[in-house]
Amino acid sequence: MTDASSSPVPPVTIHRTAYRPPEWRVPEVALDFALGLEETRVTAALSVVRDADAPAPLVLRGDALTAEAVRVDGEAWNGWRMDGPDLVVDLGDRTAAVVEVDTRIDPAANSQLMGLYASNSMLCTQCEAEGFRRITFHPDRPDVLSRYRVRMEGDKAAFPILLSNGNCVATGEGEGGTHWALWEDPWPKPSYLFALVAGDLVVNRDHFTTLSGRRVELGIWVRAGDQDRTHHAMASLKHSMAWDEQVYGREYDLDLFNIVAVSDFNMGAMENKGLNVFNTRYILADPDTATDADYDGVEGVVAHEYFHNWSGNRVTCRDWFQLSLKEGFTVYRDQSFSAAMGSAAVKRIEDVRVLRAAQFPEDAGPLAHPIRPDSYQEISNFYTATVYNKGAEIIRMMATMVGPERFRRGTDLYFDRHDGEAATCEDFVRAIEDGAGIDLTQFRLWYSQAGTPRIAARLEGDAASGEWVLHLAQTIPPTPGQPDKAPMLIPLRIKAFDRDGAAQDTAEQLVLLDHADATVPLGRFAGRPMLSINRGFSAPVIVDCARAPGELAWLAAHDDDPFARYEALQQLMLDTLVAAVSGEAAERGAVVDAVRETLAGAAADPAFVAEAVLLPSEAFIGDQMVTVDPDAIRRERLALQAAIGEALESEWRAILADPAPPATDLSPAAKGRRRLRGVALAYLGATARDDAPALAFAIFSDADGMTERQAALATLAHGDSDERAHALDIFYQRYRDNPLVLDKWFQVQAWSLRPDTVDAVRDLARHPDFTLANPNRVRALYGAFTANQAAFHRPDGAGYRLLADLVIALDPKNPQTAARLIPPLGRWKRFDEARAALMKAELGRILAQPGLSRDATEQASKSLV
Ligand code: 0A1
Ligand code: ZN
Repeated sequence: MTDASSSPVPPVTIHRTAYRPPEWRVPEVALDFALGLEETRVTAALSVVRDADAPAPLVLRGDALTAEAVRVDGEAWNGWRMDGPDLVVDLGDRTAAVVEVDTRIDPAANSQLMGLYASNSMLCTQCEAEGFRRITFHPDRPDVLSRYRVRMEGDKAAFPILLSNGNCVATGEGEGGTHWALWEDPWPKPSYLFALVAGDLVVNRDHFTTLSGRRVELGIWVRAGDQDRTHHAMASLKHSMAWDEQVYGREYDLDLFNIVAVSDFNMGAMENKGLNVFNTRYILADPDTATDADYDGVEGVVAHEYFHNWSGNRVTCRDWFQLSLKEGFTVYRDQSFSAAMGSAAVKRIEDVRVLRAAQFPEDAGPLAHPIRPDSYQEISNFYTATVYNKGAEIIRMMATMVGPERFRRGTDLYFDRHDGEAATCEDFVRAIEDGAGIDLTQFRLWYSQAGTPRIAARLEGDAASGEWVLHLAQTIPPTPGQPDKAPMLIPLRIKAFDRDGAAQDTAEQLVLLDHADATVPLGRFAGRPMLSINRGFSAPVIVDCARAPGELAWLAAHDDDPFARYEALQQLMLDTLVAAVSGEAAERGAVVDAVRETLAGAAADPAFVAEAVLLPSEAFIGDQMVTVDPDAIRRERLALQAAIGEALESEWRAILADPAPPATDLSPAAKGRRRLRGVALAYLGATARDDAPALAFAIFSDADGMTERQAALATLAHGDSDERAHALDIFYQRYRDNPLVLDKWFQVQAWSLRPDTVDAVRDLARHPDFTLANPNRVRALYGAFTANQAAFHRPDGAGYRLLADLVIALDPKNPQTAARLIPPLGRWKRFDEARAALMKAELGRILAQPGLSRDATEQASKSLV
């Protein structure tokens, strides 16, 4: 099913500095929907008020819409014309009017999943960033805020539930088996926060009483049969509501908060006012079908969307260049929340791992952009790890520099000053400056300069006095359009330890590196101190610091910052692997000893230990090299994994001999033990031990929940045992009717370290259960595949071809999801010439497709430069 309705528009570059305030405001919007899956009729009445001094045409943006009739103040109106996809209404010298437009849309044919679309015979909307213009003509820019009144009418049997933003103020029966509902949202909002849902849904209801005593009705709406899988989402929602009151002083502001879960969704979820729409993946969870990581995903995304009610909805963005204003801040808020709900150290490790896996490569490649971009062709391409995750790190650095109380004064001032407004990143920074009392002049460079800063750190001691200093030098690599960079303000938490045990004597310092170079006094030490730097990952930078294996092992064992302990062991592993990949004799003893020592603490903190003893990913090892050698990385990483597996075999077996906690036990301790069991199984699976497949199969069969089952399946999937085929078959037969679990079946096969994974993925793309219509299924197979470095980069280019074929097939149906899969092809500069040529050829083949979307055109053309 191809969405041929929107014709390709030649790429136009939008510039941040071209912002102009709107000429017309739209204080009120009244929408009337006659709902149908194949035909929905929409009448929009916009009350418009001119802000410009002189007469100006009213430009209403459209995307694949036809205006069937236009009325002004109730009268038929001829003073309008189409300007490309947009409707331009000439209102003469009027300063206010009610402009009504009738449109007609076909939700069932909307395979882009933007605007109003059908999913499993339910109707739902996605309007961020520019989807509202696919429903009706409208300025559709976030600085135009309106009060919405929404009436919808539809067949009662097909659409028994009718939801929109705000409160339901009236309902009634219509003719011919129809019914209707009228919703009003008292809070002015931009069009991207509009939502409507109509379908046959069931609800899990609960309530929350706010700090000031107001009762809020909560509802999570899903398809019949899924209610029992919504309890974790509901608990997460209530925890989020309480946390935002306690930590940010923010209460919920409507009597109703609804969440709807949808199977076909381009992203994770959407924060529409009072009516969040979620990808089912971030709502549905029970122990049989969801892993502990899935549970954490639900908690984090429910919190994220809820927190947007203040950071995004009450204070929204002036224009889409300010996206990180709401996203960076909200990610920082959801990260802090999850840290408070579980282990803060483990959460920080996970967040940094995501940053390094997704954002650092972006910052180092052709699509690098500042967290506040300067230009775009298609805004959907800028929902990136840079805007979200690096954006969160920028907020975190401000919080680190001023401390929690002053940061809170800053955010209070921000919310007070800008409540009800469409604000800018600059407004946020100024509120932190004024509220927290700090000068952020130089810090603002984080908003405008792209690229990951590199810090060279070098210790120097004076033999006579025993005084040691740390020399720091920062460089920020050139990025597209930004050849030269100014030094940034980089907050680094640093501590130096005396190897002989006087560790407690020195205090941690927060060094504000604000020049290209600096020298930091560390104090007096008997010998070269152990340097702990960028503790807690206080800045999103790469630190280059020569530390001997013995020093890293010491820090891995003794540092009092858990993140730094993790980091030291990772660095030791990385150094070992990079040396081995470069052909140096493999010296694995220090890593094995450090892993053994870390494992000794497993009983006290299994979740932390499980994270710490994991080997760095193949991609991250590649990021350390000038030219990535995927095959050597695969070989050496597997060899190290096997060596650790064998050397510590009795430790791994002991971990696995201790029975798994019941899957229904979701306490941090139980999750941590399961995590460690998964890691133990992976290490044993990497050895040549004959009983490893049988052991994994036994865990797979005996598992009472998805965490253990998936971990065992993933381990088996790397090999070629009979147990592998058997387990995959059992899993498929058991879960073939559960789309979210079937995604895992596709995913574990695409992750497989077997040499034939490219062929397996090609076959899986032809499996009857594979479909381009569902973004989760596409990402399960192809997202996992592109993360599988040696498979995707198979020397003959078969992996690149497979991905390009997918992009070409998907683009006409769902350009947004297709375009998001292109970046892995853009990393060609990091690979050998042969691979680079093959990657560029595939980018060229994508670009040569007639009618290629604006989304894919922007990503592919920028990736070629
Ligand atoms: N604002 C959402 C992300 C989002 C953006 C675009 C979408 O369109 C398909 C959907 C969701 C968030 O940050 O969660
Ligand atoms: Zn968000």
